[in-house]
Amino acid sequence: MKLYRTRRGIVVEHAPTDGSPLFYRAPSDDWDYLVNQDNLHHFLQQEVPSTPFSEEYEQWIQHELLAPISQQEIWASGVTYLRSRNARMEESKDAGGGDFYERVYDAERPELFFKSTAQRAVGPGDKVRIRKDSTWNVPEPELTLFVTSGGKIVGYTVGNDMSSRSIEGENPLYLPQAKTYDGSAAIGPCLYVPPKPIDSDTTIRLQIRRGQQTMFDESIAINRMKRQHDELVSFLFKEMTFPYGCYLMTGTGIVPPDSFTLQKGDEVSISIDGIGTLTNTVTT
Ligand code: DO4
Ligand code: MG
Repeated sequence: MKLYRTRRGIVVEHAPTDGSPLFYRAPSDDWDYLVNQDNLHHFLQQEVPSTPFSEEYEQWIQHELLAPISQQEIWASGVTYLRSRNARMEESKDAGGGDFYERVYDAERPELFFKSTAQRAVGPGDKVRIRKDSTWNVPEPELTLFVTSGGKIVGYTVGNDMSSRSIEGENPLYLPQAKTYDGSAAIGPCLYVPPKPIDSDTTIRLQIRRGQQTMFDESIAINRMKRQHDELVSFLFKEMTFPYGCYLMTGTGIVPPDSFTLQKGDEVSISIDGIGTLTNTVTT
C-alpha cells in the first residue's frame, strides 16, 4: 500500500493482487498518528477496505501532493556504499580528510547525521536548492526508511540528500553546512508500506536532465549497500527518541563524475522500484 499526503487529506493507493489500484481516504487524516504504528501494514489492510474510495482521490495525488512528512525529523546515513567512500576520499584528500571516510566505511559505528526538519524539506515537484556559497553540487538518491517511535521499519520513501561537495571536501567538519540548508532534502512521492521488508534487489535510478539533454543516468541495487537497515536504525535509536517516528536516508551508491555540478533549472528524478519517482527542479 502507498500513503500520499495531499492538501485535501491523506490518500491510500491499494492494488488488489488481481486488479488495478483503487484510491481510498485514509482511516485518519492525522499523519503523525496514522504512520507511527508498528503494525502499519496490518492496520491499513484491516481499515482501508471500509473507507470511501473514489477516482477523485487520484486527482488529489496528481494536483495537490505534499511531502509525506509532518512532525518527523529526517536523519541520514553516510558512506554506506563503496562508491560514496571512494568519491569522498578523493574530494577531501587535499584537506587531509580522506582517511576518515575509509575508516568509517569499515568501522562498526556508521556515520549518521541530522539532515532536515519538515520545514526545510520539500516534496514532489517542489524546488530543491543549491547553496549560493557552493561551487560543486550534486543530488544523492537514497532509499529512505520510515521508522516508528518503537524503532520498527514500517515504510519506505525516495530521498534526495542534496549535497555541496565543495564545502564537504574543504573540511569534513563542514558536513552540517554541506548537507543541511533550506531545500536540501526532498522526499516522496509516497510512503510505501509493504507487507514485508523491501526486496534486496530493488534498484535506485538517478536521472538528471538539463533542457532536452540527459546529463546523467545511472542505477544501483540496494543490495550493494555495506550495512543492514536494522543496523543503521539501531545506532540511530541508541540514545534518541522520536515521538512521531522518523525518516532515515540510507546513503548514496550513485555519485556523478567529478566534472559534474548541478545548475539552476536542472531536473532531478529519482526512481525506486515499488515506491515511485521523486522529481524536483534545482534552484539557488
Ligand atoms: O560523509 C559524508 C556524507 C555521506 C553521504 O551523505 C552518503 O554517503 O550518502
Ligand atoms: Mg547522502
